[in-house]
Amino acid sequence: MTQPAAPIKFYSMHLSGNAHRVLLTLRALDRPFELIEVNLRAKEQKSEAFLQMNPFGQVPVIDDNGTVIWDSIGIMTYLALRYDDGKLLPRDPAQFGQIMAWLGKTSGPIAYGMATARRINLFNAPADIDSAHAIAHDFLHVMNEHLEGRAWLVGGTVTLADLACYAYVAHAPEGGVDLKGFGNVSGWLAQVEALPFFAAMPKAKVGLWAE
Ligand SMILES: N[C@@H](CCC(=O)N[C@@H](CS)C(=O)NCC(=O)O)C(=O)O
Repeated sequence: MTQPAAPIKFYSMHLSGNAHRVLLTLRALDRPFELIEVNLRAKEQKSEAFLQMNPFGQVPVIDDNGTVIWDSIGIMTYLALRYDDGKLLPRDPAQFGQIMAWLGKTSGPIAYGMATARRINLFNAPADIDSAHAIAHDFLHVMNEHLEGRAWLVGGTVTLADLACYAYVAHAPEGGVDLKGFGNVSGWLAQVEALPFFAAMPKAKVGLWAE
């Protein structure tokens, strides 16, 4: 089993769903890592030192003994190819392609739908909530249909597709998106949460979770 030469440095922010999918991947692979919380409010991600690692000035980033990778999807793919035995990212061409398709959704409707609605409520992001809700609902309808009769997004076991899509779907209520009508999606979320390596992203009391 390949082991990192030293604990993998993982630059993260505890409320970032992009970082959370990397956290789940590191935990699924059971490799040692050192979590470094980046203070986004203090703009640490725009410091000269951080920009040397990620010129886009964003978390997540990993440094695996000098190999620096930024962007959650780049990181997950790197980690799976380097440390996984082919379960999280099967090398079967059809399954590989299907997983890539779901990973792509994290930069599309997941980012512009659920994640944007959440950023509006959580961080006062300047964006249109109605448009974010419409994108989120369209995505959830398709995902719910896809999960009919399926436990996982691709194949018969958990893959990077599930780990990548989880956080922003689970936390959609923070953006005011109700998951109640999407029973298959809720069942799939519960499956991910039951995984032995699962760790939750902290819940924020905003949107539908406001008290
Ligand atoms: N596509 C990137 C998005 C990364 C991203 O948006 N990171 C946010 C936190 S969720 C960030 O660092 N924001 C601070 C900034 O842009 O200054 C990924 O998947 O890693």
